[in-house]
Amino acid sequence: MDLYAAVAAALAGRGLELAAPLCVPAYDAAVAEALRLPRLGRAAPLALVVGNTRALWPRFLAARRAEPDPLDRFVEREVAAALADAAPGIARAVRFAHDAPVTVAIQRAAAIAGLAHLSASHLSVHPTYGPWIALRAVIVLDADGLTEAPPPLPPPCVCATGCGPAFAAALAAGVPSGEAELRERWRLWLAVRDACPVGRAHRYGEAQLRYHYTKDPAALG
Ligand code: B12
Repeated sequence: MDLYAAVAAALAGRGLELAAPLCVPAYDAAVAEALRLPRLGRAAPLALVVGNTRALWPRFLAARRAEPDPLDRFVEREVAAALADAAPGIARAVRFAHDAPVTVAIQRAAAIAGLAHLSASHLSVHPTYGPWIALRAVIVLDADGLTEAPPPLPPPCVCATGCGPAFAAALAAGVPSGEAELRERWRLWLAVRDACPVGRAHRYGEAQLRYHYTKDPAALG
């Protein structure tokens, strides 16, 4: 198995089952300087965009510890463990989607890697799972990677109205300045995701939904 396949399999075994190879030069050309990725001394290092579906939730609940932002910490531990298993001794740099301040434009990375289309409502839409995915990290490894990006995914938009009206309604209440404001109006933003007909069978369960939009610890049971 090559290094990419070994790392992707190790991540999938830990609940991070979405991955795609990322062409770092193409990503770097698309983002502001502060969001560029480390090259680890190579022109085009091996890089993966990593995400998950709702399948992560039961694994997370089973492994969760009492700590602030437990899902983010869980993701950090699982990525570290997968890399220790599948890429021991290989230099790496990891950029998490939850890093604050933001270190990676992960939706652009997912689009460039052909993992998920970036829709007009700012949701990343996977061909199978629709918008019911989370994007977690970009991993850069000290090995050779893609020098060219694959052709972009065709837009998966299959409906006439799409997410437009729900997005307009959410915008009318104002773009949340951050998580606190998102919490106040989260049902409006949930409606944007629910408007997408792609991947409806993969919608998150109620507790997972509530936690993602509100970070309400009560949703952890
Ligand atoms: C900041 C942020 C937000 C802010 C965005 C405010 C803003 N004006 O940028 C707020 C709080 C509004 C927000 C809301 C939500 N977010 Co958000 N967010 C992020 C975060 C942490 C950083 C975005 C960023 O600055 N990127 C860097 C800049 C430079 O990239 P950019 O390409 O120039 O701009 C992107 C974003 O800024 C965003 N954006 C820009 N302008 C606007 C305007 C509006 C109205 C919105 C909603 C977004 C938005 O879209 C751009 C394309 O990627 C990302 C994770 C990440 N590291 O990217 C998650 C992320 C984009 N969010 C995500 C999600 C799921 C949501 C929510 C659905 C709530 C939730 N947590 O479940 C809501 C509603 C979004 C929707 N479209 O329905 C997911 C997307 C997954 C997917 N399938 O699409 C991400 C990838 C996090 C993750 N772990 O998966 N988010």
